[in-house]
Amino acid sequence: MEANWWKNSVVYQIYPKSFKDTNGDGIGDLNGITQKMDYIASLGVDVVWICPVYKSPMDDNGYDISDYYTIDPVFGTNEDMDRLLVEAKKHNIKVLLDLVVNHCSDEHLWFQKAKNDPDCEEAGYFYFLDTDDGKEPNNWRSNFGGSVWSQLQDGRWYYHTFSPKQPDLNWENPKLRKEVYKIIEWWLQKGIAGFRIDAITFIKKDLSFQSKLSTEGIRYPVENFTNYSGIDVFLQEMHTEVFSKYNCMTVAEAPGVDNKSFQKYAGENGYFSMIFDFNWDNMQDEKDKSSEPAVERWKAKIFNSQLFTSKNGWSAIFLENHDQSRCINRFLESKDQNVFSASALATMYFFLCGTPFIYQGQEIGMTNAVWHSIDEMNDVRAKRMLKEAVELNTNSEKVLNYINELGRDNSRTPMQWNAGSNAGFSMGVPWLKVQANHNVINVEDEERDPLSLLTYYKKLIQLRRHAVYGKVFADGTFQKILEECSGIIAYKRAISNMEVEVIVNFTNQQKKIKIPSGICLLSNYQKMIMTDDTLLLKPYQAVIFSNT
Ligand code: TEU
Ligand code: CA
Repeated sequence: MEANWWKNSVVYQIYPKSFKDTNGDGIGDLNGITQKMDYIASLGVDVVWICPVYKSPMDDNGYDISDYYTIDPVFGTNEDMDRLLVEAKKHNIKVLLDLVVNHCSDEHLWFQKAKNDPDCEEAGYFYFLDTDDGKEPNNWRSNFGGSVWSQLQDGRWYYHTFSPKQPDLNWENPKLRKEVYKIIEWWLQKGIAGFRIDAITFIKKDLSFQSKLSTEGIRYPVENFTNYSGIDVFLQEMHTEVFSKYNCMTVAEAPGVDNKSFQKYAGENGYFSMIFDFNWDNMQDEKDKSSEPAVERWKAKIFNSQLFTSKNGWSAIFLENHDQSRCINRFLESKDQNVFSASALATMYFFLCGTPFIYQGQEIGMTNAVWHSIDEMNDVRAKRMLKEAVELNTNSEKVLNYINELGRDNSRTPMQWNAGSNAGFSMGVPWLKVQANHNVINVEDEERDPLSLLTYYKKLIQLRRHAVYGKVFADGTFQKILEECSGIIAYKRAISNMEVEVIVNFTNQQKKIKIPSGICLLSNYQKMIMTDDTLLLKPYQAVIFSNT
C-alpha cells in the first residue's frame, strides 16, 4: 500500500445503531453492516468509518466505553467483527473504527475500581478532587451542559468533559497512556485500516482548574481545555509509539485547532493523517440561506480554509456526521430543497482539497426529523441541555426549537432502505423513530432512478477516484475562480497540465457565465444551455469542466 493512500479515498461513515438491524431487536448491528457490504461497495467508496461498537452502557450511544476489547452484545460479537472485516476486504473496503480515549464509561472496570478505592492504581487514571466546602472544584461547564464535575458518594469529585457517565481519562499518567496504546495496537493488529479519533483536543487540561470569571455561574472554559498547551507531548508520543509504525489512516476530531497548530496536527509529519475541517460546517446564523450575501459569506469561509489547509496539510471534508443535523436542512431554505440543490451542495464540497466523507443517508438526501417532545428523542446532549434549561429557568421551548433544528438525533434516525415497513431497517420496533418520508426518500427507489441523488453521488465518487482525473483531486493545487460572480462558488484544481474547474450556482436564480474551456465531466442537470460564449446556469446547477 502506498503511503498517504487515503488522499485518494472516499469515506462512508456508518452509525451502526441506525444502519441495519438483522435480529429484530430494533437496533442496527455488525451483521447488518456485513449484509449491506454490496451496497456500500456499489457507492464506489473504499473506506468505512464505523462509530463505536465496543461494550458500552450506551449513555452516549457507544461513546462511553466500558470495555475496549469487546464488541457490545447489542452490536454482535467479536466474531461478527472478524467476519465483517473479511467481507469488507473482499469488497476492497478498508475499515476505520472510532477511538474514544478522552474518556471512558463510569462502568469501565478502571472507574469501578477507582470509585471503590481512592488509593488503587486505577484511581490515577482519572481526575479526582476533594473540596473543603463540598462544592464543585470550579465553575467549568461541560460540553453537554451542567458542571464538568460530578460527585461520588465518598465526597470526591471527578471530571467529565461530556456526560457524568463519561469520566475523563488522565493522560498525565504514563500508565494510562500505555493502556491506550495497547488498545490501538490490538485493533490495528486485527487488520483495521485506522481510526477516527474522538474529541482528542480535550485530553490536556489546565490543571490549575481555576474558576472562570462569570456572572452566570458556570462557563464553558474553551481556552482551558481544548488544544491546551502541553497537549503536543501526548499527541507526539501516541504518534511515535503506535501510529507511525503502521501505514494507517488517522482522522482526528480536533475542534479548537487553529491555523497556528494545524501543521502539527495534520501536516506532512503531523500527529494524524488529517483532521476534520469544522470551519464552514453550517450556515445556521444566516436568516435567508438562499440570499447571495449568505452564500458569499459561506464561500469566503470555505475559500479561506481551503487556501490555508491545501498548503499546510490535509483535511477531512464533510457536510454531515452523527453530531450534526442533515445538510439539506442546514445549508438550504425549505423552499429550495430538491435534488438539484442537494446535488449542488454535494458537488461543491466533493472536489475540495482533502478526503471527502459521506455520512449514511446523506447520499439519498435524508432530512431532519420533526420532534414534538423530548420523549421522542434519545440524545444525551439534548436531554441534558433541556434539563439545564429547566433548572436555570430559561426558556425551554427555545431549547426545544434549537434541538429540532440542530439536534443530533436528526441524523440518527434509521437508514431508509425502502418504502416498506420501518423503511426496511428492522423487523422489530426501531430504537429511534423512522421518518415518514421514507416512502419517497429511500435506497431502493433511488437505485432504480437514473436521475436520483444516489445515482449522482455514485458519479461524484467515481470521478473523485477516477484513474486519470483522480490525481488532480488528490494532489492538485487549489485556486478560487469566478470570485466576482456572486452566488457562485467555483474553484480550480490543477496539476501538471491538467486543470479541472468546479462551478456551482448556489442560488435559486439563473446565472450567466462564460463557457469554461475543455470538456464537461459532470453536470447535475441533463441539459446545458449555451449561446455564443455564454453558459446559462439554472438554479443550483453544478458543472465540472476539464481542459483535457
Ligand atoms: O464529539 C465531540 C465534540 O466535542 C462535539 O460535540 C463537537 O464539539 C462538535 O461536534 C463540534 O461541532 C464527539 C462525538 O462525535 C460525539 O458523538 C460524542 O458525544 C462526544 O465526542 C463524546 O464522546
Ligand atoms: Ca439488532
